[in-house]
Amino acid sequence: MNLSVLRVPRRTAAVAALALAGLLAGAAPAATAAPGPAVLAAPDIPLANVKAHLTQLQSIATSNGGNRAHGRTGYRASIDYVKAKLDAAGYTTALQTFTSSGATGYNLIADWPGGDANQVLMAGSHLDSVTAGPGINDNGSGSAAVLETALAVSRAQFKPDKHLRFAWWGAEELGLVGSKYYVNNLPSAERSKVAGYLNFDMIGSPNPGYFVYDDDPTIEKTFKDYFAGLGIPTEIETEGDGRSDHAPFKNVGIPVGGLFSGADYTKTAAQAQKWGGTSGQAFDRCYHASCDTTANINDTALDRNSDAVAHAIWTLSAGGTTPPTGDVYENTADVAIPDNGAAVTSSVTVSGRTGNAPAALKVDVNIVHTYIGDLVVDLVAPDGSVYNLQNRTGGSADNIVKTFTVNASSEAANGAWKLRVQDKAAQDTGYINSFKLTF
Ligand code: DTR
Ligand code: CA
Ligand code: ZN
Ligand code: ZN
Repeated sequence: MNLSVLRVPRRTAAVAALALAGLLAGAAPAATAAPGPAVLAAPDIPLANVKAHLTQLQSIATSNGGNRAHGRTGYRASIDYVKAKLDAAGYTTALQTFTSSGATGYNLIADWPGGDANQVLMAGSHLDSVTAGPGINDNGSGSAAVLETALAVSRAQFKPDKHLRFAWWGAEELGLVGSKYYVNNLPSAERSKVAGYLNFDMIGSPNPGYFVYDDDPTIEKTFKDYFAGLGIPTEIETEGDGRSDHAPFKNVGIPVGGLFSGADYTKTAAQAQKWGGTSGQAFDRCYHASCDTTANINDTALDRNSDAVAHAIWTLSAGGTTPPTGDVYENTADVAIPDNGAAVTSSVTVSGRTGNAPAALKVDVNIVHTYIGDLVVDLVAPDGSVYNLQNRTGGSADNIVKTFTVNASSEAANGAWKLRVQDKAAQDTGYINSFKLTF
């Protein structure tokens, strides 16, 4: 819908913006969604979906001798489960076989079509367990989070600059055998295309810590900033060097990073102070034990880390050599709109662009509401300029799901853009479902 939008003079808008800031200062944090990440907003990864994968892996172990170890039927059944999900979601999958300890091992490699083939962002996790148990935290947790992130990429039909490749490794517990085999057999010309490898091995520990690998600084910062934005302190993962599947990639000079929630080391009092949980107790008392079942997971840690996986994929896959087609900046966090109350906002942060916004800036608005005639809907540019999109029209109709086109050519592109919504009449209410800008 093409609108010749009303543009409020900046001074007035600046005053309004300050007033809004004052209002929001006292408002509940939920009154405004946090500014979107530097480039694109990753979707929330539903914890329920991640746990559903863990339930499947648990039942696979239960019906295959109690484990999902290399060379056992439970491992191949785990591979088949993950592969089927990815095939159905449009991935190009391949099974890479190798032999270890006299048994056939399998790596599952899944490529998401598109992106710059010369800049491949990889994320992986080992799918095998030890023979002692089902390996739900070690490493069903990492495998399920990576799988659900890959499925979220498909649901979003995400088109990142870089090419995305996901991997599930075999025989990690025998000494990083599967990931070593993959790297050793990757031609050097292909290795040089791998821009980075993200590793997720144990990210749902029952007495969790929040550890970030201290390898590539950009990857490390991406994770640390993500958790900082949630107010969650992190620590550098120091004991992990060489202890998981990022090591073969690091050894050939590929930038690596990852997350870890702790294994058999003991949580200190200081760590319990900042993260909760039990000091003097291992992060995972069931490490490499038969009790590493679906009961051996901390949901909060699994949820936060799964969302961090998606954030890293969305963030680090930007900035390739090929220009993105239609730069999209989206915030899908729900923001409640108080009935007949203060304005609320959803923000996206645009960065890395040059010059001004386009004369035909696409603004996708998705507001769930039972009486849209109550609503005033504005686009607020980074400098505070206000572009009114809808002003108390629509009467008793439900929901505003519209694409507005705004002439934002006088606005600098970079900065925090806000969708501002105010309900100005009693009864009926709703929430901002999503806000998207396409440059
Ligand atoms: N190698 C993992 C567990 C593990 C132990 N310490 C770290 C540090 C960082 C990543 C993983 C780990 C395993 O037993 O599968
Ligand atoms: Ca989540
Ligand atoms: Zn292990
Ligand atoms: Zn592991």
